[in-house]
Amino acid sequence: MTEALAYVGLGANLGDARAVLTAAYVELQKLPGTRGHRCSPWFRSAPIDSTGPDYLNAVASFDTTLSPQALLDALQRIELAHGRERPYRNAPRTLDLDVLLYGERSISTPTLTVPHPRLHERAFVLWPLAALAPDLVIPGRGPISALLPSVAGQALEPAD
Ligand code: A4P
Ligand code: MG
Repeated sequence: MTEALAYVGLGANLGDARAVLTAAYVELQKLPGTRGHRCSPWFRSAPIDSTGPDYLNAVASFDTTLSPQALLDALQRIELAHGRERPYRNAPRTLDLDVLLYGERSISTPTLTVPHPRLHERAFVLWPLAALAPDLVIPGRGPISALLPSVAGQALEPAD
């Protein structure tokens, strides 16, 4: 079975965000069909297009034989296990896990869009992603180093 390098965005802004992100990364490491996990440094930032307390964000990467949809399903199971509710779009959340990238694939199905449609305009995704993979090229968007200047106005601070 073919293996792809996946990048997953982790975010939380309700409850004990630090404990939730730690637990979520442990659960990602336990997912069957995944190996070689890495996690970026953590960053804190004000909500973008959202409300509530500051967010804690990170990006994890790993090789996986899970299909893109199977990976999304697994992420949603982890979100639910952490009490994620979806009262409305961009609502504050105990845990948000997004498929940012799946190898070099561009995917567009009713349930999954990859690369994540908003990743290129968000400092809280681009900075942790660049920390893990400074030479990354985002399909359809170009080198990550060329995208960072466009989010320079979004304040982000290290949370480690
Ligand atoms: N979906 C489609 N493509 C994907 C993908 N690549 N990854 C579908 C994950 N899900 C994807 O997502 C709704 C539906 O999108 C899913 O059922 C899936 O089939 P959701 O997680 O239930 O809803 P959401 O979180 O409101 O939407 P989304 O897309 O995760 O929101 P965003 O755009 O990621 O924004 N500010 C800061 N500072 N830090 C944050 O982490 N996060 C958001 C969420 C807003 N502002 C933030 C942060
Ligand atoms: Mg999400």
